[in-house]
Amino acid sequence: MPLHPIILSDDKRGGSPDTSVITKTRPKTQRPPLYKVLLLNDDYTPMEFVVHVLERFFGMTHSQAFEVMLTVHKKGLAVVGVFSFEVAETKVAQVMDFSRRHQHPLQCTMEKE
Ligand code: TYC
Repeated sequence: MPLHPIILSDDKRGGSPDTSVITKTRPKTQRPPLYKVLLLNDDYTPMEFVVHVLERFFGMTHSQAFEVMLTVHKKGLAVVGVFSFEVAETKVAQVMDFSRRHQHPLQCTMEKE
């Protein structure tokens, strides 16, 4: 991993632009990419089922879940959470499996933030 110098701003020696003293290095940290989980509207899934999904898989209260469900219903989709790749993939699979088992066409997808 490359080390990037930290140029201290208290270098009082003046001179040409490249004369700063390098006193420390630190490894550049990399944050893992995040993924948005999106819930899509459809004409058939009952509103109460969507509310239940949001409570069960996304830890929302009933009132949060109801609000988000209405947003999806009105706008066509909504971001219901932001997670690491593995967690997002698991949430999508859980929602899709649960919906299919209950014979609802509810769709859930993920996209890189
Ligand atoms: N549009 C659905 C209905 O009127 C409700 C719904 C909301 C469906 C959100 C899917 O992700 C969804 N019964």
